[in-house]
Amino acid sequence: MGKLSTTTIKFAAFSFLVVSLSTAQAAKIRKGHVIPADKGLSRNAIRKMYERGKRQTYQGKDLDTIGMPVGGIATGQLYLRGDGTLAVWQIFNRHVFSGYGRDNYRTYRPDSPVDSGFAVVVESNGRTLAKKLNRDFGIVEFTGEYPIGLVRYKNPNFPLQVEMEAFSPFIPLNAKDSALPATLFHITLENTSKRAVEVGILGWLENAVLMDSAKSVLAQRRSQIQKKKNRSLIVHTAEEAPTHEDVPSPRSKIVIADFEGPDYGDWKSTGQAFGKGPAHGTLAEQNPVSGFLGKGLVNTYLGKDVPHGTLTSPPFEINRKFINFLIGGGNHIGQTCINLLIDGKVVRTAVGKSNEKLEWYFWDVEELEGKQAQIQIVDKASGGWGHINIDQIELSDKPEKVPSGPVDKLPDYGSLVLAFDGKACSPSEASNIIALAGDTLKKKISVQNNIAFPVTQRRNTGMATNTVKLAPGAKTTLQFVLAWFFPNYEHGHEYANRFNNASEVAHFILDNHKRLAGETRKWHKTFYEDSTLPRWLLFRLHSTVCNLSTGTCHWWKSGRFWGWEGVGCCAGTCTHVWNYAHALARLFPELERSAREMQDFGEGFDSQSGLVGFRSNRAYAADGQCGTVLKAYREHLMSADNTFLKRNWPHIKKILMFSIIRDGNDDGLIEISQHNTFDINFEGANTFVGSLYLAALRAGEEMANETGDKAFAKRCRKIYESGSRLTVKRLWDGEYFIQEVDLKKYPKHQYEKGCLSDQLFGQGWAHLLGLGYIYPPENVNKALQSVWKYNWAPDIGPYNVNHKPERWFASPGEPGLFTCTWPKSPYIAEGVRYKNEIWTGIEYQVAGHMVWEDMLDEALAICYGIEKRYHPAKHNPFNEVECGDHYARAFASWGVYAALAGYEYHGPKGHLGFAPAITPEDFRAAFTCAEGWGTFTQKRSRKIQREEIEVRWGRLRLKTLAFAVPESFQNVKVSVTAAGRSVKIDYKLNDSRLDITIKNELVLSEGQTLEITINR
Ligand SMILES: [Ca+2]
Ligand SMILES: [Ca+2]
Ligand SMILES: [Ca+2]
Repeated sequence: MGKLSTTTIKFAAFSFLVVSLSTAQAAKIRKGHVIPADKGLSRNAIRKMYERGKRQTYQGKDLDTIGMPVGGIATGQLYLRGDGTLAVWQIFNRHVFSGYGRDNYRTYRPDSPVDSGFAVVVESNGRTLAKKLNRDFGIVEFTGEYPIGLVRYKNPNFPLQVEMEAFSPFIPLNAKDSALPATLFHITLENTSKRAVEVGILGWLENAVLMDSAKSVLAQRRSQIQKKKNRSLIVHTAEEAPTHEDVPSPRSKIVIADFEGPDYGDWKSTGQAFGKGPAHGTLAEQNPVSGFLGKGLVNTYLGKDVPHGTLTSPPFEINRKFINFLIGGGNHIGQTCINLLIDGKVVRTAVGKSNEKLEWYFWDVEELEGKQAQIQIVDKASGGWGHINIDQIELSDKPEKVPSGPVDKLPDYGSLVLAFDGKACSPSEASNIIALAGDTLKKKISVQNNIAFPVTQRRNTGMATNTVKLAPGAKTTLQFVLAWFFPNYEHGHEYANRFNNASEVAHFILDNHKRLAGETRKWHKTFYEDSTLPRWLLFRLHSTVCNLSTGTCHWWKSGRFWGWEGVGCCAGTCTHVWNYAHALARLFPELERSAREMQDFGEGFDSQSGLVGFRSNRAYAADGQCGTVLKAYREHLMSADNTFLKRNWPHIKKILMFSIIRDGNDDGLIEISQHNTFDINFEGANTFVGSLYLAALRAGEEMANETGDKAFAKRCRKIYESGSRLTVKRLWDGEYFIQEVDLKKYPKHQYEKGCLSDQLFGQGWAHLLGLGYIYPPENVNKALQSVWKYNWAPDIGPYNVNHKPERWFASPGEPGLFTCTWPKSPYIAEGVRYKNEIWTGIEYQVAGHMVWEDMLDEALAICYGIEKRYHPAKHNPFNEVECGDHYARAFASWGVYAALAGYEYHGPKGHLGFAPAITPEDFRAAFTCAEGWGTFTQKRSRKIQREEIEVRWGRLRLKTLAFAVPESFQNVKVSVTAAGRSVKIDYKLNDSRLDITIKNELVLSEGQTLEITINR
């Protein structure tokens, strides 16, 4: 089987290596290196990984962890839970920091702070029944595959079977229609009984506008039921509270506590954090505390952040409209907080702002007047900012702080809509239905068509659809749209350029429903249903794409795409973390181009030096700097023409020059300090940064040639050739590439003779960009074999016993690929940071590269390891964590996908090629290009190989093609047809690579197929 090798350099100069490879003495394995060389993969286990299989179905306990993002890309984060209920609701522009990993690699059910849902209603034999669509329905099954969530509900005692499909439109290459702040629901009701039934759906939604500001703003919420275009909409908004001119003169304040006494008086404390009495200002080793009144306050930095405790007031009567207090300290909800308790339940809560200074805060408690309450101050946090400062708690008729506002400028101001595509029944009928759906609903849901209420209150509005008659066995599908519009994000949202409120979003989706839903389903079908790849693998590799519709990704009003590393954590589309990410570039290339032009060549670019600040700042990361050149070339390849390259070449050249200057002597090795993604600096030559540098030089050479900058192309080539040669000469240890470093001078954070999983990062990139080998293939292959042998553990447990990770992203008993090990030299306890951790981004990076090197079993085993770790019995399969949820590095999975197809593409040149690495005799997979996407099919038999490129969306411009044929195909006869018509071509076969030139450029449009027949 041939690979599409585009290697233009001849490796004859390296022939001595064959000798050095074969004579390399396998050094003795270090005693503490307990990772087995034999991975215990049985034939049966390997066979199973290759099986096509079916889509996964989860039920029972497994449903609890599942949270599939179902909102539009870069519009917030809304989960569809395993039972079809919604959760997370991060659509209100609040900054959410999702934790460092030790917190988020845990088993939990995603929380739902906003109430919403659906219940099915059925009238049968004179009786009306209603049942909510949640895990209590009976048998509930989740079979969602991103972007389409799918949940089925059955119950032998209920006459209906229900199927709910939930998704936001997701159409590769159409970013705008994939970035709608909305979720579509198709609820199909099937009559499984023997008699005709009348069916309908009740939908309800809480008014959560001003979700977070509600506690500190004087406003009211408004909820309406509107009918328009034969649709029914629940519309939630908020507005300034009306000013009451008849407000009675305020009563005097009552101070509940000023913490001026020697002790806490009749307040009760538990734990160690509060000590015996109030603090007097700043505590030992604390930053200065200010803003409190008098001398005393509550300050739980006693013994620093580690201790916990609670401090609870005696009961008191709420007899004023507000409770005012001063608050500072940590910003951990539920962990460093002050709570108002009624009957022991938290009814109001507040946290600090990670600031030692105390500031006024208030709770509006008018609706609670007359109740007995307690104040409880809580410290349940031990990490950074794990303490709270409180002083001067007062009952008052006036809020002490000027309320935030104006209301329409608050970050969580906007609108929230639940739209039904049809007629809703009358409020009185809806009330009857709510009464049937159970007590809990009855109390909570209003059906009035226009109500206003204080923002401190939480209220739902419900709407019931008109009923439909269903004969036995018949089905009906009802459509709903949940839409949101919260434009006051710090940098604005792109969606606010196109819409003015959530109702407009809902109507847009329903007006274009056929196209938006149809094209989303078409992508799902093309990617999952029509492919020959194992279904579990498709699920895994595409599940990370969901990170686009989480808090990790933002699309600013200016048109700039911007990302965290993980949800809410580590800002600035970090060049070195996003170095691993390939999905966005291949699915929505315009968004990656915006990140290049508006960040890397824009705000993050230092025009003097060519430095690309790795967080859009002025800080240097060696890997991110080289990666930016690779990304620039990729973005050019994914463009329809060369305008992107032309426009940006001066910047790209300067960015590459920055690395060449760090190289210093044009020998192709960067030896001075190299800050990188391990949050440390490598010193001396190494192939982690080195391979990225050489690949960047090769990409630079290609781009320079395309722009006519021949002199620079030559220089890049020369430096690259030297670097490639010297790397093998100086860093090859016989089995893998090591680091050249003086540990006496740099004892910390180096890997020296260690085996780094990412040692060939740039080589993997080079394959993905069609740049071929940057090191001799023999060394590359051997090094990857060593990464597999030394770093991949079928059970990470034994190794982690003596080599503890900083953070756990895999548990004992689970498989994983270690960042770095020292199989043949002493373990460096102070070596490269994160050495003992497991990162899915690195695993995909390595697995993808293994596919290019024909190490398919190993590649699949690594991916299957991730699949196992993220089984819903333990973790949300859609949330691969690292430093934060939905970590961007995991977008590397698309590199595995591209490698499996042996995909090569150059948009401006109209070049497309495939060399399937898995089942090349019968292969089918989706592909994307600059302006269109479709499916590629290859069938191979002894005498004939056929290729089909079918465009299913957009268009595809082609001038040249390339395919791999078996070695037995020495002489071939090739014919090509486009949409059934014969196409004139030239072709040449070289070392199993068949290159085809189409004489007159071709443009295939949607529905057209290019067929290539290769006879030997
Ligand atoms: Ca005080
Ligand atoms: Ca603490
Ligand atoms: Ca150098």
